[in-house]
Amino acid sequence: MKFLPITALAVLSFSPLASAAGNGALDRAFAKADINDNLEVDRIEFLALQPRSKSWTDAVKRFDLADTDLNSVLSLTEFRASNGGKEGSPPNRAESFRFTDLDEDGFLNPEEFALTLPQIQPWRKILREFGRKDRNNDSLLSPVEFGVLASKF
Ligand SMILES: [Ca+2]
Ligand SMILES: [Ca+2]
Ligand SMILES: [Ca+2]
Repeated sequence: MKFLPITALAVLSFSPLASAAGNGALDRAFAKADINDNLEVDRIEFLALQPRSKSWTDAVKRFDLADTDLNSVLSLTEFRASNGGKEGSPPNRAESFRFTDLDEDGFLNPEEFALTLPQIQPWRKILREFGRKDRNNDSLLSPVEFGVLASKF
C-alpha cells in the first residue's frame, strides 16, 4: 500500500506527454522529416518535406522563422509552435534576394535565381525569365533587375 503515492507521482510526471497527444499529426510529420532520427530537423530535412510547387527561398524563410533559438535546426517544440514550419508569409523581393545571394557578391547568378522560383520550374523557363530580367546582359541580376526597389536595398 505504501507504494501507491509513488505510483501516483510517476503517473503525474508522465502527464506532459499525455497533454501532447493533440500534436499527434505534427509529431508524426516531425518524425518523418527527421530522416537521421537525431530528434532535430535540419534545413535539408525540412526542404525535403516541402511541396515542389514552393521555392527554396520560400521554404528557407519559413524555416528561419520557425528556428526561434537560431541554432539552425528545428526541435520538436519549434516544429509544433510553427505548425510544422507552415507559419509565415512568403518573402518579399528584398528578402528573396538576401536569402538567395549565397556567394554574397550582391548579384544573383542563374543558379541562385532558380532558388527563388518553384522547384518544379524547368531549367529552360528559368533561363528565359533570367534573360528577360538581365537588362544589361551580364549574366547577373542586380537587385534592381531582380525587382528590389532601390530604396529597400
Ligand atoms: Ca532551433
Ligand atoms: Ca550571388
Ligand atoms: Ca545584369
